[in-house]
Parts: sequence; C-alpha cells; structure tokens
Amino acid sequence: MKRALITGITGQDGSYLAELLLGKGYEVHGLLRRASSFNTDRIDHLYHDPHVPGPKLTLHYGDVTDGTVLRRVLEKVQPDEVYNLAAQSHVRVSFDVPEYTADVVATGALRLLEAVRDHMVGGGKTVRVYQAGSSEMFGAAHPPQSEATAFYPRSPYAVSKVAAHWYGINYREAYGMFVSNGILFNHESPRRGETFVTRKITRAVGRIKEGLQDKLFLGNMDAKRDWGFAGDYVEAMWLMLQHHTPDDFVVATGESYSVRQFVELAFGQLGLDWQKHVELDPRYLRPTEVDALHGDPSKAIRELGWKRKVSFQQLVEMMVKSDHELARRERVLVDAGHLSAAHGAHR
Ligand code: NDP
Ligand code: GDR
Repeated sequence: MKRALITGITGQDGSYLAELLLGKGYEVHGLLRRASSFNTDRIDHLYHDPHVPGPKLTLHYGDVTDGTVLRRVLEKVQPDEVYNLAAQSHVRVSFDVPEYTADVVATGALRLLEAVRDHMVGGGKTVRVYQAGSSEMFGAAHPPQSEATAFYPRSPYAVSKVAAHWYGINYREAYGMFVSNGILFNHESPRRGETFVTRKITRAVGRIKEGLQDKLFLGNMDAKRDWGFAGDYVEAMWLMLQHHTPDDFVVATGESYSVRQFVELAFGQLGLDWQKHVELDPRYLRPTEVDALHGDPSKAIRELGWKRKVSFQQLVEMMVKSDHELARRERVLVDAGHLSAAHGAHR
C-alpha cells in the first residue's frame, strides 16, 4: 500500500486529492492547521472509523512555516509521495500580507524540500514530491501560455510561486530528487473557497434567487481565465508523480472566458438578469492585475495521458446547482429564525 502526505489537505484541492488517493487504496496523511473553529468541512466525509479495516485518512497538526514539525511528520508517516498544496492562495490578499504569503508559499516549499532531502539522506525511502505551481506565475505573459512561456508574476503570491517552482527545479538538479511542478490554471468546484470569483458569483446567484441578497459586488469583470474542474486537475497531480521522470506540466482546458461571461452564464442558469444585481466595488480591484490566462495543456495530454472530463458549461452548471441547494437550505433556516439573511453576505 502506498502512503501519501498532503499539505493543504483541508483546502479545495486537498479534499479532491485525498478522495482520489483513498480510492486508489493509498494510506493518506494530511497536515492540519490548528484553528479556533473547525476547518475540516471539506474532508469530514472522508473520515474512516479507525476500528474498521480499509484505506485510511490520518491528520497531523502542522504548518509549513514550522520545519521541525515537517521533519517529524515525514519520519512518522514515511510517505512515498508528498503533495505540497499548502498556501495562502488568495492573490488579492497577498498584496495585504506579502511577507506572510512569501513565508508560506515560497519558504514553506523550501522547508518541505529540505525536510524531504534530509529524510532521504537519513535512510528514509525515496519520496516523490508534487509542487502546486500556478498559472499566476505567467501573469502578464502573452496568452496562450505553455511550459515554454517565460514567467512574469504580478503579485506577491505569484512571485512566491515562481520561487517555489525554481526551488523544485534546483532540488531536482542539485540532489537528483523527484520533484514535479504542476503549473495549474484556475480550477473550481462546489468546494471552492467563497472569496474566489467563481464561487462568490455562484453563491450570490443562489442567494439572490432565494431572496437572501440582492446585490453582488465585483471588481474587474474583463479579466479572462482558463477555468477547469478541480476534480479533473488532482488527477493530473497524481499522474505527474507516476511519470517515469520528474518534470513540469501545464494543466489547463485550452479555453478562456471573461469574468463577465461567467457571470452571464451563472445568472442565466437560474433565469436571473445579472445587470439588475451586479455592481462594481473598486475594493476588489488589484494593484497589478493578470488580464488574460489561456493555457496550452498539450504536453500533459501527450505525456501523462491526462484529459479533462468537465467542460466550462458543465462546471458553471454544477456550481450553480450546488449553491442554489445551499441557499434553499439557508432560506429554511432564515424562515425558522435560526439564521440572519445577512449571514455570509459580506464575501
Ligand atoms: P485553498 O486555499 O482552498 O487551500 C489551501 C490549503 O493550504 C488549506 O488546506 C489551508 O489550510 C492550507 N494552508 C494555508 N496556509 C498554511 C500553512 N501555513 N501551513 C499549512 N497549511 C496551510 O487552495 P486550493 O485548494 O484551491 O489550491 C491548492 C494549491 O494549489 C495552493 O497551493 C494554490 O496556491 C495552488 N493553486 C490553486 C489553483 C486553483 O485554481 N485552485 C491553481 C493553481 C495553483 P486551512 O484550511 O487551515 O486554511
Ligand atoms: P485568481 O482567482 O486571482 O485567478 O487566483 P480569483 O477567483 O480570485 O480571481 C479571478 C479574476 O476575477 C477577478 N475578480 C474578482 N476576484 C475576486 N476574488 N473577487 C471579486 O470580487 C472579483 N471581481 C473580479 C480578479 O481580479 C481576477 O482577475 C486563483 C487562486 O486559486 C490562486 O491560488 C491560483 O494560483 C490561481 O487561481 C490560478
């Protein structure tokens, strides 16, 4: 049985990846940050009664800003594969907390690579590492973007991801480590964090339909993104670590849409006129924006045999359906006096 360690297991991708690996019979371990409120919502359904035999999910308290814990967890788990998904992953927020973002995203990746290197030098078995790189690293580079495109990062988050990417390549070349960098374009799902634009839109659509809110405030609606489904993208992460050699791979759909097009489609799903509800709030604009991302995934398709299953239209439909259901349940609670209609309106 293979063992995997996932940092960032409580995030969107961590939850889909844990599901995928458990389904393949892996023993899955994850790093959990201590928080004052529960932060395991996305993986609670994967909890497995430890008294019953079968694939297992085990959580370990830790943080990528704490190298000692990373070493301790590696010793304890003895993983075959490590997936580094931990990040302060919000681009806009990275302008507010740049040092913290660099510490987690760039130096966090370095700490993990150092810990894995020492673990192997100390007699631990060979570990394959996946580094969660981002299309944000391309930033202002002209679309379409592929592995051959030069990076031009436009935020503290993106600069930090570029550093993590190059740490990975350096550890590959300097120490012969198996480190693969995914360069993943935006991927979304009903589990997407509620402050990212797609989920913010689909949450608002559901709530507007149920009369729980009236306005949706957005920033730049002209930005273009290459949006795929997170469930398809974690498959590519796994494929990268099964490949015969470590490498860098772009994972994308090869299609690009504007935020405005996403809005139109999402509101249209529930028969709503977006122009009556959407307004600009400059607070959501970024000091430096990434205008157009459009990935070329041909290398991943050719060399990994990766293929996405969910189209853009299906993705929007899936997210609107799920968030409409969520809003219906909220409506019941509001009507029963258990919840204020303003709950969650300030995203
Ligand atoms: P999320 O923001 O949903 O999840 C981030 C995860 O990292 C959470 O589990 C979070 O824990 C954890 N985390 C944050 N800070 C620390 C820390 N200091 N130590 C340990 N864990 C920490 O991100 P996604 O799931 O969307 O993305 C996964 C990774 O892929 C990230 O690295 C992201 O930057 C990258 N990426 C994402 C893309 C996307 O479109 N989704 C595209 C390209 C790259 P907690 O739950 O406690 O906050
Ligand atoms: P992004 O995702 O920055 O691409 O990073 P996000 O959904 O935050 O923004 C996408 C685009 O929408 C515009 N936008 C808004 N964004 C947010 N969050 N809120 C708004 O109200 C709003 N209005 C317009 C943004 O300006 C931007 O152009 C995501 C993250 O998951 C990163 O971690 C990951 O690396 C990249 O995707 C690939």
